[in-house]
Amino acid sequence: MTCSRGALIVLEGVDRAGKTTQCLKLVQALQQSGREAEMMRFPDRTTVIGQLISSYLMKKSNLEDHTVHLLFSANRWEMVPLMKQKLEQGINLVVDRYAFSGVAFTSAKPGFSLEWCKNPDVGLPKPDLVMFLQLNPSVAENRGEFGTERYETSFFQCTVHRRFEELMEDKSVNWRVIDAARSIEEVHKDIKLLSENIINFSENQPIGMLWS
Ligand code: T5A
Ligand code: NA
Repeated sequence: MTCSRGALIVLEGVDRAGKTTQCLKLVQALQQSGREAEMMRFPDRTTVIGQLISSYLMKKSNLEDHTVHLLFSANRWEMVPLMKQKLEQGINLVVDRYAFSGVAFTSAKPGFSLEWCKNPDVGLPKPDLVMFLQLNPSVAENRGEFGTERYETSFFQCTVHRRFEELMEDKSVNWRVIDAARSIEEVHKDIKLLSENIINFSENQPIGMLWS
């Protein structure tokens, strides 16, 4: 039996835009409509590399800025064989952050160009759809638990937001901007519709390579 591949769907946005909430709801909705769907998230804090990243984010350790950028990228590459396997099995992957967060966050630091930051992630499986949850960083910071981990300051988040806008100018990536200031259900409705469309569209297309 031949089976069509799953779609690679990514949710991006500044901290607290609602990505995890929406990924969970999307996976549930896709499964309820009879499709195979699984969630993945980056950083994946469960691996050895992921534990180094997690400790850095919780400010329990310090890492040099280039080093941590490369660790975030390595944390994606180490999951690539599994991602490809699942996509080829027809499982739709809903991914909470991807290379775009990697580039937006590091390039928000002084002395890092967008180009340098993109390089280690060139060639990753290319998402069929990237939904950017658009939320003003000043609204995001009033949502639960903002301000405990590294990077969770208004100034930094505003710079991150600008870097995402620069990344979205690249039309080789299928970006969709979602107004994330609405209710959880309203945001979900849009995300679900866009995802269903891309799942139908991608099933006979080969998996692409990001930024190459
Ligand atoms: N990072 C990440 C890098 O620097 N490089 C990289 O390569 C990668 C992949 C950790 C950090 O790592 C950086 C970016 C991050 O700073 P993380 O583990 O994904 O990344 O971060 P988390 O803290 O888990 O998640 P976020 O802060 O990004 O939050 P989410 O997932 O966007 O938001 P969510 O769904 O958890 O919701 C936050 C709160 O808002 C409420 C929720 O109930 C929750 O309380 N909420 C809403 N409230 C009102 N209206 C809505 N529509 C709402 N939706 C959610
Ligand atoms: Na999250």
